[in-house]
Amino acid sequence: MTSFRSLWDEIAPIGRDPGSGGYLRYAWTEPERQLRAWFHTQADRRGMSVREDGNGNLFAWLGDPGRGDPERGDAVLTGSHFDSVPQGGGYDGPLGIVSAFLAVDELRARGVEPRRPLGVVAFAEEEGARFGVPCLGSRLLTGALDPGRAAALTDRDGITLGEALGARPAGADPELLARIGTFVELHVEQGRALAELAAPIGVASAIWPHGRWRLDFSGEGNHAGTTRMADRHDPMLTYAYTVLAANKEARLRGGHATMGRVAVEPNATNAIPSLVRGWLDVRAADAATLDGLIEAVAARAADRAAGDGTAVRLTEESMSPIVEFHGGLTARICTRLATQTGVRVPVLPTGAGHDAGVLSGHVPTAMLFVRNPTGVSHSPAEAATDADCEAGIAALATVLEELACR
Ligand code: HGY
Ligand code: MN
Ligand code: MN
Repeated sequence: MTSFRSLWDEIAPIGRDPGSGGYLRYAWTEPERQLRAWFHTQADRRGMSVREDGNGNLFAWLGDPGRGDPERGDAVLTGSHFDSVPQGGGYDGPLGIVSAFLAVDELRARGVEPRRPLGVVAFAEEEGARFGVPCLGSRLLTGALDPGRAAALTDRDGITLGEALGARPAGADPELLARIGTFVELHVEQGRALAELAAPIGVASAIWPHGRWRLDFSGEGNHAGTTRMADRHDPMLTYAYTVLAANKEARLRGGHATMGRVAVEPNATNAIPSLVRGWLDVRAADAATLDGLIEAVAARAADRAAGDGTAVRLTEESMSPIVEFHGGLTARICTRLATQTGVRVPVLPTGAGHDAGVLSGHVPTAMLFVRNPTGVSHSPAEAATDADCEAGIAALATVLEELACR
């Protein structure tokens, strides 16, 4: 049977920055096209039929999800995403897809045949790193994102999603969703909870609500040398103040606020900016805290703008409500894993968004986490040991055996 390391080494070089070790795997770019080709090869090797859903999502099926009573959706789906944030780690996303194919192999090695359709999925543009909307593929599939809005989204080079995809996205596919009975996503943990618990595997309980806003700070572009300080309306000041205010307000509320992306016009050393565009990522354990945090940041930014003689405009780019994973499915998975391994599996929430969060509004959904000794993610420092990844594959195979083979 193919080992984790040998399959992992097939994709590890794809989209990797040799200088930093980080990954540059953006949706519908060359590295991701190579990963999609790899997906087809893996499916072919396993006798799985591949389908695209017109939204950029790839599905490999053992058995036909179209078979059987559409009212009794019983197909079992697992998988994750290929795309990365700029300079992201290699495990965030691909680990769930590699593990899914190897779990199919493990089921065969155990001599168990699925009694229901079993699928592996690669969702498109989960990070939103190219077109700005996270979980874009799963949002389109579930109808959470309008295909027209999606088609018009542009990347930093002005290319639209419609041009990248080569067509207007197909949008919601309620018939396919109706045939899926459960979805399970395996993902590298993006924190150190499992490391601190000395546990190689965990199960997700919830995903924090979170959202992304674009803040446009506009002021008066002018000459850096001839404009007196008292006469300036410099949006960079308002922006800088807002970054500090967001950090402060998050700390006060126990939430998370990040302003990691900025664009400046004209972005010249000797010119006072006319426009500073900053993106705010806000997360909190509950909706009330999240709402309070974004309101506080908006108020602080507006106050400062009044003093600077600048203006600030907030635009919500995406919003993800709290996700409580399916209690019965999660309990069933924990019980099965404990029986199989003799060890109780920790159940933990996460502040990271996932396609599983989007699917969970439509299909009973669960997540498995694999220990990350550094706890770091969205960075080349993201890590997982081969032993823990093998444990993840065994756990996923046990879950799939429970859901699809009994
Ligand atoms: O941003 C997130 O939470 C996820 O990694 N897309
Ligand atoms: Mn991510
Ligand atoms: Mn991810």
